[in-house]
Amino acid sequence: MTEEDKRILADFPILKDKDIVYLDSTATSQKPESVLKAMDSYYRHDNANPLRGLYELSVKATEDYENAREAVRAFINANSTTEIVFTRNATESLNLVAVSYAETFLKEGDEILITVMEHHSNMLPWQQAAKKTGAVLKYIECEMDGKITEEKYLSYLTDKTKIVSMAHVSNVFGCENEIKRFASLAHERGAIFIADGAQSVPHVPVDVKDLDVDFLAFSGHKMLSGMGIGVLYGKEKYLDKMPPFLYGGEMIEYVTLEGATYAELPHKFEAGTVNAGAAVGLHAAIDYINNIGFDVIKRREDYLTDLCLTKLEDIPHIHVIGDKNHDNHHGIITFTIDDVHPHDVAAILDSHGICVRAGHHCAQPLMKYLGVMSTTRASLSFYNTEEDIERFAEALKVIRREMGYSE
Ligand code: C6P
Repeated sequence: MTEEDKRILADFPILKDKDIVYLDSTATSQKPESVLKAMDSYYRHDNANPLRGLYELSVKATEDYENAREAVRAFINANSTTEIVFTRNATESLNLVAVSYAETFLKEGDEILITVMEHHSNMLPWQQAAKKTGAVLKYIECEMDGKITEEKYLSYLTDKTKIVSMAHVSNVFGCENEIKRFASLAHERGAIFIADGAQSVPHVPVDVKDLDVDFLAFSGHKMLSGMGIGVLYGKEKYLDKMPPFLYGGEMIEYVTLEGATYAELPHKFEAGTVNAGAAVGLHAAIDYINNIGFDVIKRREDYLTDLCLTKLEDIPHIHVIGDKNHDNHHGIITFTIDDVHPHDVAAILDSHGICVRAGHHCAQPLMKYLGVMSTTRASLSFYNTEEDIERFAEALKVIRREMGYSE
């Protein structure tokens, strides 16, 4: 274990205290001490219902919550905090756009364009929006390794396309889609572009101005923070025109028995009591990521991904899904083992103390498209080590024998 490994591991209590190899960071990341402390401190010292009370404690809670919003703004380089809406998670962020934007502005015959590799959270909201508006939902078919070429993308994009929504990084292939180029081509045809950043924002710098996406959705819990906080970035010109998504307390300006006027952005989209504790955790998570730096995060994740893929390629009967280029996996290694069900693979790995995910990874249509029932997925993060990969590879080598095969 390197000195850098030791320094990083010392920050993650769960990894220090348990003899496990955690390879399920795509589902949710582990949390560093600084994030745990920040959330604990918020509830111990600053807790009150933000945005409501006029007393000092509530004002402090409001400040903590709004400071978190500013931290998110700076992190993704948005123009203004009015463009940062706190939600529960990426799923809610995507639903917000589908309901509030698509259901308001789409009409029969308009087209919504997504891909076959989307997570259900970036698929089902569009299926619903299409049903409700009469719009047509079209799916871009990727190559078997996840690639979507510009030529392919253009073959689906028409003058009727009004919305394109796509994963920045796929949670199954780990590949990165060419969001910047695809957004620009969508804009040329008058469509808006939504990036699902659930698997990119934790791993690579994401600059919404550079990418020029109209909306970006992501989850705090996948980027070192607590559960229950997500982000929807949206260009003000769109958020401004969109009706509220949920109605109730805190999102209003003035209410009468006959109706209501709504709060300014972003509060118009944050109905009810907010998750200030998790927002504070997200702020601490952003500080942690900025402190360690994406250069270190990426160097470590790329190195470990390459090491892992190289080892897996040498083990008979294992088939990795996705790009042959190891650099296009973002820590995500999805695979099958001949004649062994992924649930058995995961259970055997668990008996070796290794945590991976097995199943369809909330991408059932993609599994069908690839012709597999389900797969096993190992997903790593910068807090993993060479020793983790070694232990994982050694355990994989014995799985078929544990299932009764001779080799
Ligand atoms: N994928 C996985 O194990 P939520 O659940 O709202 O935080 O994130 C939804 C989501 C949206 N888009 C992508 C690309 C995702 O990967 C996810 C979450 C996890 O793959 C949990 S199913």
